[in-house]
Amino acid sequence: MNGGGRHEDLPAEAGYVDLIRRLYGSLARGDSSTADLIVREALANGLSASRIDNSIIGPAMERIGDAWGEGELGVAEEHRATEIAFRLLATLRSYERIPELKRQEDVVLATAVEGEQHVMGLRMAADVLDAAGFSVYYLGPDLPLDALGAAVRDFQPRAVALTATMPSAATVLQEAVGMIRAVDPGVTIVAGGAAVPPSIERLGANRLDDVTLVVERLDALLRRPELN
Ligand code: B12
Repeated sequence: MNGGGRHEDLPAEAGYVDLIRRLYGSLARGDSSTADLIVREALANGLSASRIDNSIIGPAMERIGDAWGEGELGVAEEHRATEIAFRLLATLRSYERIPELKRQEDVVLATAVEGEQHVMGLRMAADVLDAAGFSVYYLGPDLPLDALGAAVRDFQPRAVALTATMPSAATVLQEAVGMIRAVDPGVTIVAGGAAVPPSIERLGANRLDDVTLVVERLDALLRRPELN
């Protein structure tokens, strides 16, 4: 898989705009074949999986949400688009180089806070970390607070990656960070998603929204725990 493609550093916004527009159109129509071809085209153009996640699939899904909010798409069409987008993430995974050695000691728990069903951003972050060799335990949407505490105790991760996208999840996120810290004061916490408030950093969690940077940032945090 192309980790640092030739075109990666170019200011490619114009190219992204076209890819986003076309991907949005295919997702809205439920045209999974075209969606797949667009992702393959982006890969062939030298974009990395995380760049495609962050700059093409994410924005296309945002437009799906806008179209749903404006009544242009129904709930069923939104669900169909979401399912296709998750399949695109799986396609990207199949192009990813599988690390020869997993970093067994670097266990990362990836989960959405209680009540949070939106997990595409978290899935992207988990995939990117997994491809970089982290041992990712992906726990998915809506993990109850108690179960989160139990998972931190039982799996003893070095890091926990959280997502919170709904405004209502902001308070729950603070409780989740408190629960994790109570079980393991030293574990590294990163949190992404639209509902993560800047104030979360005061609780000792690291705000991070760009999946293209998640490996680099987490590696730095694990190397230098005082950054936590
Ligand atoms: C798909 C979708 C759903 C699906 C989710 C399915 C799933 N398995 O994920 C379903 C149908 C379940 C759903 C439900 C609801 N949804 Co909805 N949904 C969406 C939609 C269209 C796309 C979300 C998405 O996947 N985006 C793509 C991802 C990749 O983007 P992202 O989450 O922002 O993640 C990026 C970054 O934030 C970052 N990131 C995120 N998490 C993490 C974590 C880490 C560790 C890192 C490093 C990075 C990171 O990485 C990503 C890449 O850039 C959005 C529209 C939108 N604007 O996003 C609405 C949207 C989020 N939903 C909305 C609403 C209102 C709801 C419901 C309340 C609807 C209802 N009445 O039931 C429920 C609430 C469910 C709940 N309790 O969580 C609103 C939220 C408005 C608001 N801010 O209050 C939106 C914005 C739609 C809209 N325009 O109104 N939804």
